[in-house]
Amino acid sequence: MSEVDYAALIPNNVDLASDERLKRALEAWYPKYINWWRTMGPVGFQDYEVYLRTAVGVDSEGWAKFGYVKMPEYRWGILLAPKEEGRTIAFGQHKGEPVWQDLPGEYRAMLRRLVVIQGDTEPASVEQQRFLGQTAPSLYDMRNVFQVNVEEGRHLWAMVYLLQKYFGRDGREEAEDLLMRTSGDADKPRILGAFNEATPDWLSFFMFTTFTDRDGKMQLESLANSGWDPLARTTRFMLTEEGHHMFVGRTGVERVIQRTCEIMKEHGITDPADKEAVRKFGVIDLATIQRKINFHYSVTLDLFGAEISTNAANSFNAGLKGRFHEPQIDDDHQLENDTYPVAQVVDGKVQIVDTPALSAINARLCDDFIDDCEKVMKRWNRVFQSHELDYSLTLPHRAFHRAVGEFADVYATDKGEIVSETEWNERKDDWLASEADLEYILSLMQPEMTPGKYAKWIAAPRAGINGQPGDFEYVKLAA
Ligand code: BYC
Repeated sequence: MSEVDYAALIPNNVDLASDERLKRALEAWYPKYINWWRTMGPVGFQDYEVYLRTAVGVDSEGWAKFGYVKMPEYRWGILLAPKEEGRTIAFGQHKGEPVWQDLPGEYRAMLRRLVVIQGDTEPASVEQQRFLGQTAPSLYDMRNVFQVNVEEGRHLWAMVYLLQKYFGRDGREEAEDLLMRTSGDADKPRILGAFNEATPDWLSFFMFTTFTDRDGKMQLESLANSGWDPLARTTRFMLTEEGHHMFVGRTGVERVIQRTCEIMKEHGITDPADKEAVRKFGVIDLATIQRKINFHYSVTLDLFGAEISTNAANSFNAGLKGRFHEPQIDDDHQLENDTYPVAQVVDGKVQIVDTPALSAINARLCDDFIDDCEKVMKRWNRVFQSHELDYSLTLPHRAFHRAVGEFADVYATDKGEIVSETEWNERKDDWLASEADLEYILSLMQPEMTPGKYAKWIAAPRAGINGQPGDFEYVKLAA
């Protein structure tokens, strides 16, 4: 990496070429990153040309350049949203003070933790998705998973930039550790639960990008108003890319539902619980889709941390991590005298309890996430309406299948009724996909690599990427 043209190799708006210390740190880290990408990133296809979007600048012209590129040669860049002159801290005890350009010493440990946790999720998701290229239902979908992967790689770079630029030697060590932990590893797992789950099939991938990437959106939105300006500007730019990941997820599930509805209509199948009737035609039955929603949604709710959290209160009070759309909220943005309604288990039932608002920051973000997910369900349910099928998918209750927070110690049904452990275990196959269901999904994962063709369990998308035609060769398989 010596004697390189940094602006060409690493698109950046942080004046990398003249920051010797940062350049040295990045030069030491870059070969380790590429080694990680080659060994832990997508399996196969590394030397094929993929039609990818690259961000080379932060303006409307620069942030989405499309073209063929081999993944290891992708131009991962360091891009921050433009600086807003005169921005002040929008919340917490420092409200109204100018935002910090340097690292505020008193909050060093808190910020380091937030950056490391955020950074850890990015390579984790690439690791979780590494085998998917091999079973892609089309070249369009294969390109999309690779696009998501390279952008998660770029989000890792974004956090590594903050660590190396502002946290000295500790930051450089943390940047290395981000490449050492591995999703699902028994000894050195990724930090947060959902990022150690497997993503073995494409329905799981679409659910993950619908729900778990949406947690990414919520968390990045709350960091995008941080009083520490470098974090705010970095995460604000990351959000532009996150939108496409959620699009891939939402439309992916929608296309699976559509295909199943088409088969049900065609063959006059009206009972959604009759798995075998639809499975005979090689599509995924609606009850299994609902069970996959139940799993991915509940595991993602855990990512918000405990509903009542001192960590979250401290980061809010310090002006480091706000709420969703913080500037638009109509209150004093300090919350010292406010309360917030939080669902808790009281007398064996889920009840709403008014709780000091400062300690309920995670609960509120979780509520905003749930609202956003409800909108997705509405869109999915429109597919049934358009096929005149009397069915709807729903989100399970927030207490269902939780391992973190208020409901971690209870057994709740998908409707939020608290039951005994024995009853829950007896009924769990009603709510979560069984081994046999998962095996069935896996059995469908046969690759379809002819341009313009789609595996039989998923409908074609409505439009191509960047306006490309239906038979466009998104990945050039003849290397
Ligand atoms: N699994 O007070 P608590 C994304 C730990 S996704 C395991 O309850 P807090 C993406 C917690 O670390 C967004 N451990 O929670 C999506 C703490 O441990 P320590 C990622 C967990 O701190 C798709 C202890 O429990 N970004 O970008 O208020 C693809 C008590 O913590 C879990 C962020 O999350 C869990 N689920 O909130 C690619 C933003 N939950 O430190 C990318 C940064 C909690 O006491 N992170 N713990 O040993 C945060 O803001 C907060 O750390 C959390 C937790 C929201 C995660």
